[in-house]
Amino acid sequence: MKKFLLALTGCAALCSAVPAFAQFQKPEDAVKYRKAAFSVMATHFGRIGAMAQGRAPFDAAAVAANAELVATLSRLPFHGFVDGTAGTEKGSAKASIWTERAKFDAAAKKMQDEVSKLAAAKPTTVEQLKAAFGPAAQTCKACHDNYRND
Ligand code: ASC
Repeated sequence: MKKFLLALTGCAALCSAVPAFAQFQKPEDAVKYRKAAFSVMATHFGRIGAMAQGRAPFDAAAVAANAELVATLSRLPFHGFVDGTAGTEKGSAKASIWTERAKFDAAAKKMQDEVSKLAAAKPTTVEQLKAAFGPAAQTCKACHDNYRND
């Protein structure tokens, strides 16, 4: 009986842990999560941008490594755009994300597609990098212009 109860308790703990994994405890946690994910993305995207804009020497291996990370990281932030997490302060998410969710999701997918293309491009010259970087950077800017409070 004791064993059975122990097993039952263990299962209950495990089963209740599963949904906690898939969702955030509080809306603020979702905001924190997506901001952190964007921040790490921006660090790696910014390293590529510095090379594209001549602020850092071109390094093909560094471009490839950072672009690979950005492509992977680009899948994270959108898990944090849960209902009830719009804001009004500078840098926060506009309510229009939730009123035109399909458009927002399409813009997110476009960004993910463009950064994946950038990772696949593996540019070997700064000219090639510029050509691959521009469209990806444009997708970042488009969402900031449309969905981020100034
Ligand atoms: C970056 C960064 C962004 C984008 C954006 C491109 O390096 O942090 O948010 O590029 O500025 O327009």
